[in-house]
Amino acid sequence: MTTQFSRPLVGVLNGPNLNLLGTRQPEIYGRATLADIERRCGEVGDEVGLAVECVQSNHEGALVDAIQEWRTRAAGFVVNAAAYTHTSIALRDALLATGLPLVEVHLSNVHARDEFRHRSYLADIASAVIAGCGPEGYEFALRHLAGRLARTTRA
Ligand code: CA2
Repeated sequence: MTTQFSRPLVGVLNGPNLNLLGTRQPEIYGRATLADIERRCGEVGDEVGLAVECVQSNHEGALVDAIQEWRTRAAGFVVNAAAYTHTSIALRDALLATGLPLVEVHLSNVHARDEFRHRSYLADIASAVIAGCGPEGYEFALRHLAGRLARTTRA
């Protein structure tokens, strides 16, 4: 008899302009590309026993669609909503509707930047917020979620 254990799925969501990573503003966002970050997320997922799917969009509605599509399959989310972090009630509502844990990630330390970046529509519904660690922030977020999911799903 063979028994299959499926790994919990984490959706990694990246918002507008993050597709430009590695091409401009390296002093703020570093030199890693989005492909580098997504590749690393897959590697870390393998290491900690998570399946990882990544979506990036420049469109708010497409990000909402991605969250809804993940709703019945995912166990949690890593979210860098980029500028939508500071504006989007739609993303907040979509994430809340899943009832799943999320970690908010920012490459830069948003609290050391413009005042309008200090407000987040996601921070108070996140189980953790990571800002200013660069691409490593995604790794920290996945490790945090893996630990949390292991604790909550253990019999
Ligand atoms: O620090 C982060 O990760 C941010 O989520 C990035 C957003 C910004 O609006 C948030 O306040 C903080 C901006 C992403 C723009 O990404 C670019 C990457 C390369 C070149 C230009 C923009």
